[in-house]
Amino acid sequence: MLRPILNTWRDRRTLNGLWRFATDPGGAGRNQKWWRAPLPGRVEMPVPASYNDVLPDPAIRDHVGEAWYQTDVVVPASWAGERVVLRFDAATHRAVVWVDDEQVAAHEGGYTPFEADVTGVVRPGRASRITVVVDNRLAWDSIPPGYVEQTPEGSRQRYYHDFFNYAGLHRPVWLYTTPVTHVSDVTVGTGLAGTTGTVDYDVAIAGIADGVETHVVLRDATGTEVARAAGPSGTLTVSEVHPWRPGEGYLYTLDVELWNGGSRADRYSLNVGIRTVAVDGTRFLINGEPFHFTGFGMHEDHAVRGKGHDDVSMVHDFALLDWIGANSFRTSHYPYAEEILDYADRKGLVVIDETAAVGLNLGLGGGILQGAKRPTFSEETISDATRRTHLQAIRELVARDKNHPSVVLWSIANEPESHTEESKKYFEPLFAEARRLDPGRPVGFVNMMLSPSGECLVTELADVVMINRYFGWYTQTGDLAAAERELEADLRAWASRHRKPILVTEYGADTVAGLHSVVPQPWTEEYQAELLEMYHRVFDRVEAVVGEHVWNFADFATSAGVFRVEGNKKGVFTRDRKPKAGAFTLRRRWSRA
Ligand code: BDP
Repeated sequence: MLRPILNTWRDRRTLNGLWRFATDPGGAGRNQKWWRAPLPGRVEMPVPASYNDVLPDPAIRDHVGEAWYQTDVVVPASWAGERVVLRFDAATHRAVVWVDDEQVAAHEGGYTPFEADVTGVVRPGRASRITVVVDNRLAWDSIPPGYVEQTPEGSRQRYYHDFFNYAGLHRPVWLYTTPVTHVSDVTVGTGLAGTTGTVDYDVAIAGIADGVETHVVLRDATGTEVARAAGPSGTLTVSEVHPWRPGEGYLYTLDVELWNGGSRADRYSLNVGIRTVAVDGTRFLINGEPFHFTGFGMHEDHAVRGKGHDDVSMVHDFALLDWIGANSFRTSHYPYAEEILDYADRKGLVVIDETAAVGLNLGLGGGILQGAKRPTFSEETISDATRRTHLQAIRELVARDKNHPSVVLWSIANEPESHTEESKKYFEPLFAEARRLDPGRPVGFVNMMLSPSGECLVTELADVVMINRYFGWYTQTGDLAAAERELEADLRAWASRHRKPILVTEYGADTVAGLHSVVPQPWTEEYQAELLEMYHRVFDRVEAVVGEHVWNFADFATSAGVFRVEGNKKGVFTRDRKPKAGAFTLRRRWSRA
């Protein structure tokens, strides 16, 4: 799915700003057709942002159900004759959209974009009312899953993942144009052989008129043409190629042009990084060279705006990644804003791109289901319906992110149940679909500690081993010597059983900034630093370990719980990005080279 761009043939404007807003706890809006008139009340809400923390109102913060957004927009008169599209980069977790009185879109999934062709609905030169209802409820068949409990005090959302259920219009909303006959998709795949690069391309065209021709031109970073071809698909060859590589996000531009009757009808320009990714035994290769991942599992999470995208924070966070010597991150636990992937492409940062399939593990949450442990996979819990949503989430992730050179690995789930036959059956078709959609990248999932190498049945489906480990925190708490022994035994067992690259995708300890101790005391800055050093000693002893991603880059918001002190404190930066002692430990290790 192509992002809106601006050029001679295409126009765009964001609808970011303040929208009218109303929560709808009783669900009255649908019956009363709230899209037909200005929303009730006088609340305004910024877009993009999560709505939860903007106003100091528990009824909004903990709202469960639908919330309405509305704005008015004048479609430029100059857009007459163009195809007009309304696009939401994210609406969490599902949404229905109306333009004036007409429903134009409905979408499930909170972290991937959707759009509607509204050419027949808007009137250039006139105002249109855009109304969106977003629903933050998580159910057994949503990704991520959850369930709503009815209590005497009202609905309460329960879920099995460890971050706050922020909701709303988290990313920009766009109104944009394309010509009627237009490039509707572009797919690239790149190769390297010595000093020669190749770019396989495939162009999809919509609204097709007879006799439309496709021309593609590849330009280097100075704008100089390096290859060209005609036809909707083919291969471009680049001699003396300048590859995209970790730390150096060199990008070519692929200009895709449609020609009609001797003149240009559309142009779409795509950034292309020429690089290869492969798994070879226990090595993870980028451009044929072994790559060792250093970095973090992160979150889109900030004070006040929650998961709302913001370029200031993005640039600052990337600068901190650079300062600390990180070469990569995982989009734990959902697809991040496309702005972030574009920036990673340009900065040469390596990305593990994850779906929002987190919390598919009921073995962890028995207590909250009135003491009765329910099976993870069953008709009543994670079922075929969940798998259908999960498949769609994988399709939308690949469709959105397939062309990003920064993305080197798909993570199709975080810490699901993985030791049962049911889990294997659940995951087989998901791996198959990810591979079918993108034969060019390895596919994995993230294993959790309670499912060690001898018991996990899902890792054998994956190209790499990705594991989250908390020795010294959730187990052997405060005993780093015992934790070191357990960690080494665990990693060696994975290495000998699987002969695949091992990425430790989470390790860390909750740390309250400012808490200190001369002896190893959990929650202190010194303990976090010592725990990280202990993990690093072990990683350096086990050859198959090719990745170290600390949990987490920064402290982040979670639901309330006795294990959480105003959120999860495993960040090596605080939520407002102040370094804890562990940040300097990492910087010393990762900036060595
Ligand atoms: C892992 C999860 C992550 C949690 C982390 C923790 O993957 O989402 O935040 O543990 O407990 O199980 O801090």
